[in-house]
Amino acid sequence: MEQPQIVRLGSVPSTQEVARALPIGSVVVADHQSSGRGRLDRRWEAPPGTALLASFVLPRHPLLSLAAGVAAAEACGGGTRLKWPNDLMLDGRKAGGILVEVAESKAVVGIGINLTAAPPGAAMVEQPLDDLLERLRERLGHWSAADPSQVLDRWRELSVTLGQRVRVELPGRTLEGVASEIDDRGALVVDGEHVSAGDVIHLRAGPDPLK
Ligand code: BT5
Repeated sequence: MEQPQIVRLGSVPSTQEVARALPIGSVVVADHQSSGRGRLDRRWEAPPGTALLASFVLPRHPLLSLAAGVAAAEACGGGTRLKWPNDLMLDGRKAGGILVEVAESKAVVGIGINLTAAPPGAAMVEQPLDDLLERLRERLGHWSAADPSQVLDRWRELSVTLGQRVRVELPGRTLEGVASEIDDRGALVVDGEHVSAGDVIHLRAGPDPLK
């Protein structure tokens, strides 16, 4: 059987493409990506040497996207929380993002975390790359094999989305309401509607009457 590999690279278009060809257990880490990707063909930008940019090849799991978020939030620690579905948030600002791509027999979990630089309005997790990478591998190993109900419980604890008033952009319309729960498939429940994919904007509550 093919052995898992740890691949460290300088600059690549995207660590996701390199990882896709490797067996489960492999990790690809790069200093820089020239075409780093977010979800929905968006871009992930990080100047060379300023971020953790890694793709992990894992077995498939029904809630892998949430499990990866939980693993990354625990690895970062220090008050890192999760915005649905799995943005890493520090003090209300995005410090990292996760992109899960599923192939037939495996999944590639791409994680980008700002370490020493961040775009305007974003946050960074000021930790040494190798320490964070090691914790991430350990936590991903744990959560990618965990029972879905445990993943959901931990996600709820780490969430900054539940209880918030949100706006969700859906194909052809916008939904506004309170994000009350995630269901057992990981969909966000907003005013009783189950949203399985989309972008969530946290809305502020009305003006504080005491101010
Ligand atoms: C994500 O997408 O947040 C998933 C990002 C995954 C990146 C990793 S890096 C290793 C692996 N290889 C890849 O090619 N990708 C993965 P999404 O939720 O769609 O968010 C993308 C949006 O985040 C962009 O449209 C920007 O608005 C914002 N963004 C881009 N770079 C950022 C950064 N460094 N920090 C914070 N926000 C950023």
